[in-house]
Amino acid sequence: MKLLATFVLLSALATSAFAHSRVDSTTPENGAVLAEVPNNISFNFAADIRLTRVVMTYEDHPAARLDLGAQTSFKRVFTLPLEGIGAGSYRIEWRGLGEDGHAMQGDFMFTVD
Ligand SMILES: [Cu+2]
Repeated sequence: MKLLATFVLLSALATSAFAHSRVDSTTPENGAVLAEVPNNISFNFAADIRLTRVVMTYEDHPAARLDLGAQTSFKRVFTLPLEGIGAGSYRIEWRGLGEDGHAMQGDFMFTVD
C-alpha cells in the first residue's frame, strides 16, 4: 500500500513537471513480445509535438532513421512505416519539439520472437 502511494505521488509529480513530454502509449507497447514484425509503429502523445527524428536499432545493427514522410506538423498521433528485419529486439528512439519549444525525447523497445 505504501509502495502504491509512493508510485501515485511520483506519477503525479512526473505528470505535472513533464506534461508536454509524455507519451501516452505506443504501438507496440514498450516491452511487447510479438510473433511478427509490425508493419507500422505509432506514438500517441499526451500533447501536440513535432517529431524531428525517429531511429530504429535492431539488435547490434547500426541505427536506421525512419521516414517521417509528410508528418512534419504538430500533432499527437504519429504512425510510421517500419521495415523490420527479423526476429530479435528492436529499440525505437524519438526526438521532437513540444509546442513550448522544449526538446523532447524518449524510447521504447519490443521483441519479435
Ligand atoms: Cu516544455
